[in-house]
Amino acid sequence: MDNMAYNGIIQKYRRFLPVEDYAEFVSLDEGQTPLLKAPALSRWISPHVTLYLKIEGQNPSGSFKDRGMTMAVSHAKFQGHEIVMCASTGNTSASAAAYAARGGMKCVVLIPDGNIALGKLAQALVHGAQVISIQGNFDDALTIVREVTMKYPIALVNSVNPVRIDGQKTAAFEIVDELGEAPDIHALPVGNAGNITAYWKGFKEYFAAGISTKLPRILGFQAEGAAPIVDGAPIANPKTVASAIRIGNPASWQSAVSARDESGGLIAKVSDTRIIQSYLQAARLEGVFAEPASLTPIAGLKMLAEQGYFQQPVTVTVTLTGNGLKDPGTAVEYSNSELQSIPPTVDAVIQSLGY
Ligand code: AN7
Repeated sequence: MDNMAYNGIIQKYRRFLPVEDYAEFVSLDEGQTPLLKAPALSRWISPHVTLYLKIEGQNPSGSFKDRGMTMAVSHAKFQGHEIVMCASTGNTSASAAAYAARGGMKCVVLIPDGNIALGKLAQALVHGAQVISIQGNFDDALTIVREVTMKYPIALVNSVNPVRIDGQKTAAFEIVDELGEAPDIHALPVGNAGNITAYWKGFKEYFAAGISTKLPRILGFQAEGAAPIVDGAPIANPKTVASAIRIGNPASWQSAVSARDESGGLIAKVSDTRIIQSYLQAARLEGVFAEPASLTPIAGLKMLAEQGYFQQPVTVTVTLTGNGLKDPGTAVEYSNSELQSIPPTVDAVIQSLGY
């Protein structure tokens, strides 16, 4: 086994996944992402926090969705489907489009009109998916996709498909494998709430198998204008700069609440201002460029630290869910760096350096 080439999360974690009968997998060698120690960001948050970043933006399509998508598309193929379909704020569609291409299948994606990051739209288009922009938000799109896939022979690959959750739980396995133990706290953004459900499932399964001796507290963070779980009611018009988590009625709401309560954690909301601040801090203090939604938990940890939440030394792992390159518009808009245009001379450059 040791000298076998890496072939993605299904091959690696097969004994924890419902895949016994699959003749073939559709994989792009997803998983095995870095767990990067982040000392400067730790210091910025709290002297009690030792922070590790699970860089899920290094998956094949640039987000954590690939772990679930290798499962969902393999499963769809195993069931004889030729078409997969999803609603998406962008990353699910990018991933579905890539895995459908890899599997020789057709992919249809419904996206909220004019509201997904440019890189993600580019991905779905370049992989040959049929991209349908609906005049509504993510929640409207998911409602439609659920109905269409119920009536027609099309596989639904949103995280309401339980095999998606099974694939995504492998990120929790990798964290425990690398640390040799579960962290004290795991923090992540919450949108449709599939990933928080998946991590909690993964940590519990490893604990049950005796691979870890403890369970982490799960801390989930939503954006202030899209925080239905924190506010306790669906939101008709969710708003946040973090377009990936602009979701007003999460499909996995109940299991997110269970993850929070069973783990002794919390789900809180943070402002867009804090999200952008953390986005720039990660990029500038650690050299890590993740998309805005990914920094919601960093903003949340900083906010909790200010409220005195951390009183003891703790190991904290954070999922950075998607790659910063997916959303160049937000990067340019908020980076506070002026592009100077100067004559092409040494003197002009020296002058702009302030010598
Ligand atoms: C970067 O792509 O829902 O709570 O349609 O892209 O599991 O939904 C994306 C979600 C966090 C939230 N970070 O995860 C979609 C979609 C990024 C994301 C989330 C998403 P869930």
